[in-house]
Amino acid sequence: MEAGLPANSPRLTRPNSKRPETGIIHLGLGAFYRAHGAVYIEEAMQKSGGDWGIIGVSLMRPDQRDALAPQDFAYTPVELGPEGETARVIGVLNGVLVARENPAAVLDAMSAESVKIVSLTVTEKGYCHEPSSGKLNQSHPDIVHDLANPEKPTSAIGFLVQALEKRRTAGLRPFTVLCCDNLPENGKVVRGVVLEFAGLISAELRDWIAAEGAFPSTMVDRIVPATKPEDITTLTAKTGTYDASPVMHEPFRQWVVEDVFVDGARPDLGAVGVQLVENVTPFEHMKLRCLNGTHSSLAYLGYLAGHETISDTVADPVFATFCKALWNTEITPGLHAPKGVSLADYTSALFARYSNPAIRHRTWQIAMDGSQKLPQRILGTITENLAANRSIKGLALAVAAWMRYVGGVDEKGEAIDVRDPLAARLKTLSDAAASSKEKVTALLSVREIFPATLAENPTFTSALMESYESLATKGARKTIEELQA
Ligand code: CS2
Repeated sequence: MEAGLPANSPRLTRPNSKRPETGIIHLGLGAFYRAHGAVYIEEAMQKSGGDWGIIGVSLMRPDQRDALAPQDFAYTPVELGPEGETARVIGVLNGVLVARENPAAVLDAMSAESVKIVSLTVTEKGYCHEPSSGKLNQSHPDIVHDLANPEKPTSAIGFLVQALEKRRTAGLRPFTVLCCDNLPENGKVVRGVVLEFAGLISAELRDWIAAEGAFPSTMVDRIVPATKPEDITTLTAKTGTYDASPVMHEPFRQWVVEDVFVDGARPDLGAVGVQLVENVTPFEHMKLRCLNGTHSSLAYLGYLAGHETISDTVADPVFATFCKALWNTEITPGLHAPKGVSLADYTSALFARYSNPAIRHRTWQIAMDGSQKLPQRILGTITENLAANRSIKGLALAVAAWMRYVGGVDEKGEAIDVRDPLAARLKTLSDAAASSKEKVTALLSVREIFPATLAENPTFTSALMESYESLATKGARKTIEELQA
């Protein structure tokens, strides 16, 4: 019996005995996709039919497959509202493959004729691109490997290109590549890196993908903290059935998708509330800057101040005022709201979402991979504000908090478990510098994150240095308090 499994609880079973045929392969089967895209797809099939069963692919680890296989890939999304929770079981997954174990099986699945869409949630770093420029990082170890061994890829990009090549040589249509990660113009980014990679293999392949492929941009939104062992125990006690891998999510959800699919083949997304639009950019900017921008700001500053979750952080009045000021004075003034959307309503709804005490979203979880997140979440707004002479002091403080965070020591002198592809390099840079000023200068030299024009802007650098010094001497909470005075 597995740890935490209450005695006599039978394993979860599939709610639907008849499986739809597989129409979608999803790369990066994390909690977010299982609580967001997969739920929409299940509902779209219930409403309008279609063969849109999903095979999930874990690129590296077998955990999801091992947890889900004994329950025939059924699982429970649990909605955590401020007033209680609702759970239901879904059976949209037809299987889970582990790419590291068997890349050929993944390529075969992606090349099946029934497959029309390959979607991705591989996180920002999964695109092996340079966050500040959007270009493929050709010296990334996975890219170097995949170019040398195209039949046995390790990266999402390697899989996409090789599977498209298999389809092309088999005379099949390409699949639509549906990026569901928090990147601005995410369809364009993935198209760019795919074409660059394909061009290094064959010009013919690159031209075919460019002419026949489709890479709609999307905006995805739902807060989905990592599932904790106690979530599993509580759910088992409540339902009497053991699900080894439920996903916990907030009630809110939004999915905005550019309606450009290969041969128009897609589930009936419009029937279940997905917004199908011509241009996703205003939605993406609004979400990345208002939500993810403040999420990251609250994560670094909140973590330094000793707050465990986002709801704990915004329950602290100093942080609540700070967050609202970020929206009102630094983030929304430069945004073009999507048609019919009020930014004031959007941000006040966001604040209510952050305050939901049932969502235990750890500041540490959001703080992960900051080097990949800062450019699109915070630095874009800072760059525009500098050009327009708007304030940057709150966002510069957030960047300084990230600099403190990657230094690896918290305000009590304890080590921080920094998770970031650049963690070692960032720590070395920070450790080698003595003063606050030198640390800021050293970290600003990382060009993958800070373009030269921004790193050399005197208003930005002096705001950073001042903020960093204050964080180091007075701590995060006091610094924010003084900022508001
Ligand atoms: C968060 C996001 O972990 C993070 O970096 O900011 O996962 C956030 O919860 C989602 O984008 C909400 O849609």
